[in-house]
Amino acid sequence: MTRAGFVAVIGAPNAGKSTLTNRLVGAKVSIVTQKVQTTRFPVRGVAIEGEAQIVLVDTPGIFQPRRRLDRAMVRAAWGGAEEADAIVHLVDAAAQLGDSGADRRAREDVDAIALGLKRHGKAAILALNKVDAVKREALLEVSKGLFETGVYTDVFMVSAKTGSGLADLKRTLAARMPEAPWLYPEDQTADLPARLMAAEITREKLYLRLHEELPYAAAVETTAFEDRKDGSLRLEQTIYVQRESQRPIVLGKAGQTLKWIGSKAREELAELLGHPVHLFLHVEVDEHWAERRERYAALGLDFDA
Ligand SMILES: Nc1nc2c(ncn2[C@@H]2O[C@H](COP(=O)(O)OP(=O)(O)OP(=O)(O)O)[C@@H](O)[C@H]2O)c(=O)[nH]1
Ligand SMILES: [Mg+2]
Repeated sequence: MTRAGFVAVIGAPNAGKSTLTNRLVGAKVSIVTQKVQTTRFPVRGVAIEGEAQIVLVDTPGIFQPRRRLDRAMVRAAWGGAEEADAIVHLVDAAAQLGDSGADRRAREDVDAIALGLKRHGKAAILALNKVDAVKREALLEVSKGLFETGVYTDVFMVSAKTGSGLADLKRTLAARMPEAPWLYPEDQTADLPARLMAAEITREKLYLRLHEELPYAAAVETTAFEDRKDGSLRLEQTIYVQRESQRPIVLGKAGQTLKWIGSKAREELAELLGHPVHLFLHVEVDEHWAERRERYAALGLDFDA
């Protein structure tokens, strides 16, 4: 008898949702950076625990949206939760205890998510993340406060980074999956099309390198993806920035920054795809990238959210 189902991982931006997803899957399926709002659309990763196949749905952070892209991302995150067999609300425990502006915003987002769960009539598993970065005693207070909202069935203390507490969480998720045949072949861990995954990997390197200088609306698209006769792959990608003044930032002195981004992305892509990769990056300015309907469709996002 097998089990299979979907687990939505929701939470405020930067809670560690993508890190957790990757760790539970045991492979990198979703990109991770220190920048908030890294994940822009739901990304699936397939984990196996005994007889259960757990399809994790890593979602964009849920926060107070202002722009069109924000709204589409938040809508997609709640959509992931609505369709899931189980929901993990991942909370950055360190942010619950800190008092920077970002910590305060994160707390507001967490409270709003708890309210949203209540409104949707959804029970969720509360997972306090980043326990490696906080004192044990303080955690109890945090978990008590959140548990009192009444929307959580259980609490787990985890570190997506070190793996602490994850075995327990994974067993619990497996037990909550409905009896069903598996949804993916047993050796499949991800289901993003290669072109999209390739664009995500480059976006990750772009953010890792320029997280302070670049506005969050920078984007990457794969424009060409060809198999070559010698067994290698040839990819072309465009990095979109919003202003002319951002182009030199991405290029760097004598093109060094773009070169670094390209070589990091290429290395990871070659590893992932199992073929040598030739990667050509272009930088384009498109002030209205986040206002174009076709971009949203390509990411599976709702332009009119
Ligand atoms: N110390 C610590 N850092 C963590 C842990 N989990 C994630 N991080 C860090 O937190 C940052 C954000 O991680 P992500 O996994 O991208 O977070 P996310 O929730 O997917 O973020 P968005 O996609 O932007 O909503 C990264 O710098 C991670 O390395 C953890 O358990 N401990
Ligand atoms: Mg993410």
